[in-house]
Amino acid sequence: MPVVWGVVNVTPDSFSDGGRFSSTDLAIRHGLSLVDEGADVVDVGGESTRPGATRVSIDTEMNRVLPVVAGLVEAGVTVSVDTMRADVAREAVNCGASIVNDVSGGRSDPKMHAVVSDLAVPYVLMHWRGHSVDMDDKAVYRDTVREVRREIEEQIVIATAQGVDPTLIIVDPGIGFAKEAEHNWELLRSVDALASGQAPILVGASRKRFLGSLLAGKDGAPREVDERDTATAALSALLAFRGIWGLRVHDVRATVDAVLVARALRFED
Ligand code: PMM
Repeated sequence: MPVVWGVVNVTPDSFSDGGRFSSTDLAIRHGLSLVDEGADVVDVGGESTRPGATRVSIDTEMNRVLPVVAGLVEAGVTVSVDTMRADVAREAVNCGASIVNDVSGGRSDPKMHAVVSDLAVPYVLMHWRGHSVDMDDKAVYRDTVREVRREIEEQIVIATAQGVDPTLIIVDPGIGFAKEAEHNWELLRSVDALASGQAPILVGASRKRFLGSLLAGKDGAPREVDERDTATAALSALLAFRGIWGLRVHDVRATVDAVLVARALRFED
């Protein structure tokens, strides 16, 4: 059954009370609580990738992420670093992170593939068309599944040509990244088709906009972000039932419960 990744976003809107120490401390405590709830991996990121978000400096990102990675690793947690920057990936792995999660699939930082090749750790290669500031303009597809699959395959060819071990690549369709709601649903319906059954597939649909629109009220207003966890868990159950490799979520407990339900239904031990 799927591995469950818990999300720790060390960004001011997630952990806003006070200075850096308290942010670090809160983020570590949050990561540990996700592990208590059953997370297999804690994914630590210091840069918001919400639609429209602008980039933070590399120093800011390092200061946010590295102490949290180190603190969680010290507590025995398996940590993934969610970054588009090769230098942050390298430093995080030096602090004990054991997975690199690059939402740009190596398209943002030209050094990323060489560094990942050198680090020889599992690497999440996500489908991505451009930075958050204008990614919504790039949500144009004629055949969503075919195009996303082709663009992922092209990126895998580039990564492996630069030394990344193909057996360490985890593919991610990039739900919500340069995708409208219908694109996300098309990809989720055909998610198994994205990696020809060769690479593990990770899905990060948790609390995203397309769930907000699905759950919109009678007035048409999208459901608030923190009220999308039930729908996220329902999706987790269905994807687990269909054999997805991994689920990246905020509400770990709900997804672990969902995965257990899917497992029971499949009569798996
Ligand atoms: N989504 C976000 C951030 N990192 N990483 C992977 N591999 N897949 C995703 O879908 C993904 C990600 C943005 O969501 P958040 O702001 O809720 O963390």
